[in-house]
Amino acid sequence: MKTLSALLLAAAVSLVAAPSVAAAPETVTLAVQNMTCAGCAIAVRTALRRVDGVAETKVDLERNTVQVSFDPDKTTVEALTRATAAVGFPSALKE
Ligand SMILES: [Cu+2]
Repeated sequence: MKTLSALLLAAAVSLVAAPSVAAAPETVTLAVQNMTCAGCAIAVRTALRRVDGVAETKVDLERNTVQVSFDPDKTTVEALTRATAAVGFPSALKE
């Protein structure tokens, strides 16, 4: 019985661990309003990092942009712009 449950457990674990086809990360650039100093940059960065699925953020204070890499299966550009707006920095996808 012990062996059987161990086998079942192993089977269950391998099911969970089966390679899920992870989508390639997507990278977008957002034009951000109101960013005037390093503190703002940190606030924007922190807000974005809190969004589930965000992998990397790179703020460019001179251009007022932030480059965000994220998992498109977990989040959307809309969620990103909402997150920055929520902390006082409205943003939009930069073409
Ligand atoms: Cu500031």
